[in-house]
Amino acid sequence: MKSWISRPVPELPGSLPPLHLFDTALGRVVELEPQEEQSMYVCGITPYDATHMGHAASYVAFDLLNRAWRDAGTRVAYVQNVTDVDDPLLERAQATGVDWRELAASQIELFHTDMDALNVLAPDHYIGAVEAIPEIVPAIEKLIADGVAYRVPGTKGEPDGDVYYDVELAGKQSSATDAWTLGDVSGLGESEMLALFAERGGDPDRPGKRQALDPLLWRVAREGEPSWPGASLGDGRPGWHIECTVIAQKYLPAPFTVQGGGSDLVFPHHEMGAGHAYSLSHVPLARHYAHAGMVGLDGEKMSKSKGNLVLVSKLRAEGEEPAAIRLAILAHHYRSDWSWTAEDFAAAKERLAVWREAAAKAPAASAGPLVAAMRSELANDLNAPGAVAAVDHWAQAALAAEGGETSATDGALVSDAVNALLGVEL
Ligand code: 5CA
Ligand code: ZN
Repeated sequence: MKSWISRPVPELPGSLPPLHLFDTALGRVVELEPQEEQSMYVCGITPYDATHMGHAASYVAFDLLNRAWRDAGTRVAYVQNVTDVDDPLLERAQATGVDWRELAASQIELFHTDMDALNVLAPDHYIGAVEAIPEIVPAIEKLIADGVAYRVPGTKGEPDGDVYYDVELAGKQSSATDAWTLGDVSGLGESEMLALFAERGGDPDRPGKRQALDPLLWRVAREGEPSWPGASLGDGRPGWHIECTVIAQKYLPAPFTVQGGGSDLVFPHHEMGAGHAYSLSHVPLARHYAHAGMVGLDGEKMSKSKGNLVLVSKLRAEGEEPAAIRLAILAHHYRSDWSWTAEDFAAAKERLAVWREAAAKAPAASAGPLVAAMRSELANDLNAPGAVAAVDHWAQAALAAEGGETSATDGALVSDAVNALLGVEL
């Protein structure tokens, strides 16, 4: 599927020190092993509604990682999916009387415009679940052949043949130290898993399943639902976790460096994806799992179902500058949960104006130390608020040094660094 087009990233002299990142599975900050090419898979949108600030913040978080790697002189292989067929999309299409394909296409288009406006670098491969079905089907067939997936017989109201992943058997498949067992990614206990599984698209009570936590791999065709040829599986459509697994395994090395998304994807999505991948290849899916915090509105979780959304496209339509939206996001550490407020947005707009004014009055020899300070903050688990504070500090000094020697070269380097590292165009 077509992606959006990245804006150019200025090259800076020098490079970022070794990058440290919080790994969800390990529960601590780790130093990322240097590689010639780093690789990441960031879960994409389910395109049934417009991009809200929570989505935007999660893509900006991984954009910081992408930019940090590039600044460290590393190539980056970046893959993102789009869940272009799934229950919420079909339900919304049905409720609004729109064809589900048209709904998806329009929201994907809007998402691309938002990402472009926010100066988020585009993935190298942007892959729809639907276009990946020809690869997903043989992967599920392999899991069945290997005994870690099974068909569930039909019951009242449900047809025969939905395929599920056996989490318990899969966990016993291998005793290798890098083998996956349930809980490796999330570190959750069973009761927490059960609660989240039900909340986040799972079906713990489906009769015929071996374990309540077994996730769906293939949903056979139902009247009124779209379906695709499934070879020995019969017509149907894939479950959610196997889509991301198969797409990541096709386009990235195994293991790739970072699997990313919002913290609501830790369980079951990234937990199950890690399991599927290990069952398919006997190699871990990713070396590290990283997650962005949840964004709310005035203290409540922002979600499509609650309807309390701050939409990037709506702010843009109101004439707000995307660079200010991005700066408002960057005032929060990517791992913290935070709320969008009008006051914080006003502060971000003011900050952007101050930075611009200061860049025009940059004191001579002031840019080098600022770039070093920004890099050291970003190398420390992508501490954007720390980098923002460093620029604030520099800007205050620049504006206070009325009458001192200014330097256009320093001003240009600061603008380039704010753009290259933070993605904010001055
Ligand atoms: N299509 C799946 C991933 S394969 C999905 O979760 N789509 S989504 O549209 O619901 O979310 C897209 C990304 O935004 C995910 O990484 C999700 O974790 C993140 N996200 C969703 N809501 C929020 C929120 N309120 N705050 C922060 N991130 C969020
Ligand atoms: Zn995903």
